[in-house]
Amino acid sequence: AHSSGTIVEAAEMHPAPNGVVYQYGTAGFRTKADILDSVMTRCALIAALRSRKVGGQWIGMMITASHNPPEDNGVKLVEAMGNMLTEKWEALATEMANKPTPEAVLEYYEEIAFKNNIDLKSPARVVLARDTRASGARLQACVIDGLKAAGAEIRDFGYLTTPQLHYMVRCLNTNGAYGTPTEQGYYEKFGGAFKRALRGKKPTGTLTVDCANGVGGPKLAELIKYLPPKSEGLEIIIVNDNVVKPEALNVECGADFVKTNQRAPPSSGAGPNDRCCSLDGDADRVVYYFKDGNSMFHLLDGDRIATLVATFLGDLVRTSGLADQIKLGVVQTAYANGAATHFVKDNLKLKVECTPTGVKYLHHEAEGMDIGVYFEANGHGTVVFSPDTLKTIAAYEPRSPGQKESLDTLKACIDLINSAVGDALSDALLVEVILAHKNWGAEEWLGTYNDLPNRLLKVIVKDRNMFKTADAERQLVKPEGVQKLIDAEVQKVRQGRSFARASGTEDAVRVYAEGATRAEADDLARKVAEIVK
Ligand code: NG1
Ligand code: ZN
Repeated sequence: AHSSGTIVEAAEMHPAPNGVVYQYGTAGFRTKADILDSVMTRCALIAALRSRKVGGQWIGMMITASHNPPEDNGVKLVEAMGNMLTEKWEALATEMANKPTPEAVLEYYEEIAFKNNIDLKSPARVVLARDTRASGARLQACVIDGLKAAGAEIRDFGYLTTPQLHYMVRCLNTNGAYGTPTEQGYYEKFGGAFKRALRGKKPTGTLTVDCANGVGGPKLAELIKYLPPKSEGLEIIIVNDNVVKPEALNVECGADFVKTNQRAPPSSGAGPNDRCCSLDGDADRVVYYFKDGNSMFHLLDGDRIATLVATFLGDLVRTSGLADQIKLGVVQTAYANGAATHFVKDNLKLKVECTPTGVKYLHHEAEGMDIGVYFEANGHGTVVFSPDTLKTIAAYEPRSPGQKESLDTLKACIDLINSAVGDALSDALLVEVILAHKNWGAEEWLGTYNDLPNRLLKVIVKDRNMFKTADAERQLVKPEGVQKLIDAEVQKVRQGRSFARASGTEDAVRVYAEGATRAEADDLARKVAEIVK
């Protein structure tokens, strides 16, 4: 039943705190969990409206704050094909979250329906899941109150990784073409594809996976049951999988810790040259790393994954005999290491596009390519295949056993990749397949090129909204004159590159700098930070 009374009642049950302004940002709504109840209920109303707008297809709601501290939480909406919420509806969600009263919530609900030609009696379907945060159960109840008030059909998957939820949404809306919308369906799809893609090759050594004490831990443990036994396949060692202690989430572990601090989690028991990776709290990011014989730490971040994947897929396309028909491209942000950009352009001879920060921009750009490989340096990314490319590959008749071998591997890789969204588990399995085919460990992978030393600084400024950028955030157009000062400093540094932009997730300006040496990169970052301060 969805009488208008119940919308008001639901909003009354979870009143908005005074004086808080919410924003649906690059990662949805995300803040301290104790001020999110009203946002959850209202976001559920938006999800129900969105589902009705797209003809009653399933819309996803993921309750998570990813790599943020345990006391945070958040919510993101997922579109019918498993991608991120369209920008226009982000604005509607923001406005709904900030309505002052339950009556204003109802009024806005009806206004959205009216302006978008939405029949409020038509079916709405919403599928939800959450990570392992302590606040998740309470916030989920707030979501359900909103969904019930809006008369939506609900599928609740309990605990899932963010990419698993994206997978469920896509499966539910595509009649099984992408996979079966169950957890088992997810494991069977990706586990099966891993086995087919390996083609009997055995990865060298072991893989130690730091699960950030988040939902990725139990889900990886489940996935392992669907992988080849370790005698034939990969031996995975799981660490930091304590989800019983929610206050341990992302603390001194996880992908963000490793990327930011450029060191392994203290809890990692891995030995010299052992291949390791870290997931984040909702398992949509992954970074690799290892310590060499001299205990020196080496990071293999999203840029490295992108170059490895682009190299391998490019080779498969060529050796299948498809190079004339299918072109690969790589999408990065300005945070990609200059050496990675250089490697893709000059060694792989592939097109590289740069977009603003935020996965939705990268994903969108990659969708314009035949095969688009995109990763943020922090380890969030995937590969997307255009519908035409998938058709070409499906219809292609190989002309030799060698071509067939490559084509079969390529097809298995397509199944192994969660194209809906960056998926740490799927990404890690893909990396393992590639390393196994090349008979490489992490050292050989690291050896493909040398990263330029770089530094990322956070600068607290009076008003970060003063900072306006152009050219995919690589140039500051405002405040006026600042870019000139940055350019002057960059000029002085060998292989210098630097830019400053307002963070979309924190109240700060981020400064990135790279240079030929560690000292030059650090110095340049410091000087640019002085300029923007
Ligand atoms: P902001 O705060 O806008 O720099 C950060 C990350 C992004 C992205 C978002 C969402 C960096 C430099 N920025 O954005 O890559 O992942 O968070 O989580 O890592
Ligand atoms: Zn995440």
